[in-house]
Amino acid sequence: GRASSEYNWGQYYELEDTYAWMQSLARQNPNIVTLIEGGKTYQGRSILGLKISKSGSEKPGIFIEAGIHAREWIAPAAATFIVNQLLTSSVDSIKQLADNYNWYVFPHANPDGYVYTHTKDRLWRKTRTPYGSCFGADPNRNWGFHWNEVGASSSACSDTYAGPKAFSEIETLSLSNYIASIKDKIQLYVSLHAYSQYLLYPYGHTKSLPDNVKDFQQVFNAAISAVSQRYNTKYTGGNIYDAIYPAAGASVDWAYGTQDVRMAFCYELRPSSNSNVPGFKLPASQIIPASEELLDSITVMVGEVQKLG
Ligand code: PAY
Ligand code: ZN
Repeated sequence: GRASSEYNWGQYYELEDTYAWMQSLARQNPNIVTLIEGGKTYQGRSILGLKISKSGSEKPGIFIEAGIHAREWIAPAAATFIVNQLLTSSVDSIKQLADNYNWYVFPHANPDGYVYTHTKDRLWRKTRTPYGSCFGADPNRNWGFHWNEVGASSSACSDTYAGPKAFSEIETLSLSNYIASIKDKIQLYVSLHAYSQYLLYPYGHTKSLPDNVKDFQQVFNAAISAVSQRYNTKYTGGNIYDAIYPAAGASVDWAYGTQDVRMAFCYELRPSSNSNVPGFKLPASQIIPASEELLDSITVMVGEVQKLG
């Protein structure tokens, strides 16, 4: 078996290692941690998530999805870092996060792709569904909200292939069904990606801004200020369409646009786009600082969303 007691944030792990660690967390904290199967993959793997829920069931929810793009290894690592902090931290602000919300965390939204980045191609992004002579749809162009309207490709060989139809990928279809089944009011949906140190909010499919863009901007400002406090890491961003590029079919747009989700954000984690570090190969020595500053930012974000009511 895999030594989940030695699991740490000084290295990147294979899917099996992280799943073993997640399973051991659920075994060791049966009253707090529940293992969830959020769906299946084309190759038959489980999309495993954790629900972290301390005493008292009626609570708002926070949803964290990571690893939808296979090569963005920092994202799953940061998601598991957050899980570990929620379960073990003695810092008051983090204990409150764990006490006051039900957390749903899916470190690997694209398990087949992640395995492929370990076995065949470190820079693979998409799912592994076969489409003619090419493989995979971009799971962050495949969600059923203004699907394939802009910033996505209809060519199966493209890295931003939207898929043959909305939710063609079993990964996005089954995870979206799971999200829709959650009974808690989701206050915050966070999608973790890399790289370029952006914080993004809807929409990607249009230049039009969400109705409550003032609220988004307020939370955004607080969150990028918080992310810089610890290590002076600079994030920028804004609405997806203007801040990065038009992109329809992203999970945050679907979550915000179709579900009862108060706010949805996407973090593009370290490194910055002008760093010497190759973007998707963030050194493992940066997992902890990148994750610490992310949790600082999410902590402030949650407080701001709560203030807005
Ligand atoms: O809605 O999250 C979004 C769109 C932005 C991301 C996307 O294309 O899905 C941005 C890219 C990503 O994380 O996949 C940025 C990276 C550097 C890339 O691969 O282009
Ligand atoms: Zn990505």
